[in-house]
Order: sequence, then C-alpha cells, then structure tokens
Amino acid sequence: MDATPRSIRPHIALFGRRNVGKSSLINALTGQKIALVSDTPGTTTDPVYKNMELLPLGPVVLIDTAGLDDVGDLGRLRVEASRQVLRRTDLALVVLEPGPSLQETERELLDTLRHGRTPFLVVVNKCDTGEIPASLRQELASLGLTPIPVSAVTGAGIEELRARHIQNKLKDFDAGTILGDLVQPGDVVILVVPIDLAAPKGRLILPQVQTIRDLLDADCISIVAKERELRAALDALKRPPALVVTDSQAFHKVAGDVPRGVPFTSFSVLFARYKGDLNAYLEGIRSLRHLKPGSRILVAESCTHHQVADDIGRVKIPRWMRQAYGGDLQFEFCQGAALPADLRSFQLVVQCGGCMVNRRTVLDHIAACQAAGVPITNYGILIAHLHGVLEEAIKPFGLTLDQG
Ligand SMILES: Nc1nc2c(ncn2[C@@H]2O[C@H](COP(=O)(O)OP(=O)(O)OP(=O)(O)O)[C@@H](O)[C@H]2O)c(=O)[nH]1
Ligand SMILES: [Mg+2]
Repeated sequence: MDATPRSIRPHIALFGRRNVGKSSLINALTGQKIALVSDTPGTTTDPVYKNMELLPLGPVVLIDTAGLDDVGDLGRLRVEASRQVLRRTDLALVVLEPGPSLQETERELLDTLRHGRTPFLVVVNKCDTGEIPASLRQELASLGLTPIPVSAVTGAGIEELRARHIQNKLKDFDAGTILGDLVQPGDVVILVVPIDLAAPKGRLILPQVQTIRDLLDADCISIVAKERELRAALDALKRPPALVVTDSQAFHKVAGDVPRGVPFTSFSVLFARYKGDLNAYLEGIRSLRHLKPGSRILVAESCTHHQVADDIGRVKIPRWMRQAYGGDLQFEFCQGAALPADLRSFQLVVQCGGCMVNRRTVLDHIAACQAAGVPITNYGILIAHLHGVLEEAIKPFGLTLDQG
C-alpha cells in the first residue's frame, strides 16, 4: 500500500520482433538493469510488468513482451500473450531496427494500431549502427508515421523519447476521478465503512483509501465512520453532508439513517463507474429478466486470488443468482486478464471489480462483450441489485433502472 497502485498507473508496453532491443530499451528508459538482455533472439518469453517512476511523468508500469515474430508452438503462445498485453496498454512503443523495410509482423502490428484507439509511438532502436534507411522512412511516412531514432546502447535519443514523446502521448491519460465530479470544494462527505470480521486487520481496503485520497484532491472533507456511528457523525455536523457513501453491505441500515434529500450511494457504484462503465453494467442488470433455466453466465475474475470458502465470485454470486432467478442457471468461471475468445454462448458476463487491473483492461472486456452482443455487469452492481439497493444507489448519477 506504500506505492501508487499499479491499477491507476499508465501502462506503457514495448512491442517488436525478437532481438530489436525491447528489453535493452526498458533498461535505458529507466536507467536500471531490470530486463534480461542477450543477443539470442527470444530472450524475453513472458510479459514482464515493472512498476517504475518514469521521470518527469511519474509512476507508470513498463511492460516488456516477447518478440512478435516468435515461431513454433511455444512461440505462437508467446506471440498471443504479447497481443493480449496490447489490449490493456495505454501507450504502445513499437520498436524497430534500422532495416530497409518493415517486416510482415511489424506491418500487421502497425495496421492494428493505426485502426485502433491505443496511442503508440514508432521507435527505431540501434541507431548507433547506422541511420534509418530512407526506404524505411518512406514506408513509415506512407502510413503517416514518423520514427523516433534511439540507441539503447549509447543512450542517444532516450531522453527525448522519455521526456518529450512519451510525455506528450500520455498527457491526456487520465486515471479518472472517483467522485470529484459529484462534489464541490469544501463539501463534507461521509464514508461508511463497516468493520466486521471480513475487514482486513489494521488497514482499510484500496477502494476506501482511494476514495479518501480522491476527496482530498477535490478539496473536500471526509468523515469516515462505521454504520453504527453514522447518526452521531450526522449530528456532529452543522449542515447535512453533500454525499454519503457506504459499503453495500450496510446499505439498508445507512438508508434508514441518511436524512431525506442527502444523496447516498455505495462504493461499488462509484467503482463500477471509475473502473468500468456504469451504463453498460446497468444494461446488464436490465437484461436479467431474459435469463431462463439453463442460461449460461460467465463470472470473470481478473486476478488469481486465493479461493476462500465463501468466495464472492465462485460461491456467493451463483447462490444469490440462483435464489433470485432459479436454480438451473449454469455458471462458468474464468481467471486472468483475458476473457474467453468466444463469448456468444453466454447470456451474461459478470466482471469482478477489477481492483488489480487498469481501467483499459476492464473497458476492453466491456467492448468484447458488446461486440459479441452479450450483456455485461459487475460484481458490485449485481450484488447491489440482488440486495435491492441499486435503484437508490444510482440516483445521485441521475440514472434509473427503468430507462433504456
Ligand atoms: N548496437 C546496438 N545493439 C543493441 C541496442 N539495443 C540492444 N542491442 C543488442 O541487441 C540484442 C538484443 O537485445 P534485447 O534487448 O535482448 O532485445 P529484445 O527485443 O528484448 O529481444 P527478445 O527478448 O529476444 O525479443 C542484445 O545483444 C543487445 O545488446 C542498440 O541500441 N544498439
Ligand atoms: Mg527481451
């Protein structure tokens, strides 16, 4: 908890053929020997994530990947893993060598990037061995691209790449605000945090900490109280708070104590909005009425956490869903940052909160579901709905479950 969470750092990934110097470039950019370098093609086999302070930008995640031209059965798996990284990247660095022309895999990658939305830069490494050939420059120019010459070995161009090009490309990167758009400077916001057996010892969980930080950034005052002290907290104020945010579990109790006219919502709704797309998730909730016996539901967990006896995704959600919509629902589970390639056989995807992955990853899942015509919602929104509190919790956003 000491460092900026990885999930809100911009993810910068390097892609290119084997041996072009991707790992060397990571080392040159950070000034540290963090990635393994050798002249044997295929040195990097799995994506390597590294939290870094990339000055002057600040905290980022740098991702080294395996070469896109790897061959053989294993090679193909590595290429697929590199492609998956692209789907959660906020800035892609395409690394080339000063050869006469682009190679097949490089053309394909540039084609994908030019037609997608991920910002990218084209970097030609090893410029100590010679200038960028005019033919390569022309080929790139015909695609509307200007290469940035660098040398990971001599350090030429590295400062320019880091301080100017990467900085420029990421200047619009926005980790977003959790509730900064709902409050005014000086507002008092009450956060209701139950401390029960499930609460981790000696600390708060990341969403609670992030919300407090977000309120400080918005020049607001946060009051943190357990549900039992909420009334006393309200009594201590001269005027009603601008907003009350509660853990979903305590929603009913809190609803009884919040004065009329004071908007209140849950952390799960705030984070569904912040990490995903609240409107898409509400569409998923509206689709629940179409569930039938035998409907297949995919529960997507982004991290491979240790399974506990009463696991939310594996145990509680299926149990509550079967209670609400019938015992014949079929549940499947997937883990990791990627969804299965074919989603069409599912009637619903339930995405976890994604607290360990970046927003780009979650938005990629939403886009994949929408492309397959499969509704998607997330844990927090579904649980709020199953507990009958969603309608109330989305009111501060001017939303209702009826619309759409
Ligand atoms: N002359 C020169 N050699 C370089 C430069 N950058 C990397 N190399 C050399 O190129 C070789 C490959 O470097 P890596 O950084 O391992 O390349 P990679 O793209 O990570 O390779 P894979 O992990 O195999 O895909 C090593 O021998 C490096 O020393 C450079 O700027 N100039
Ligand atoms: Mg490498």
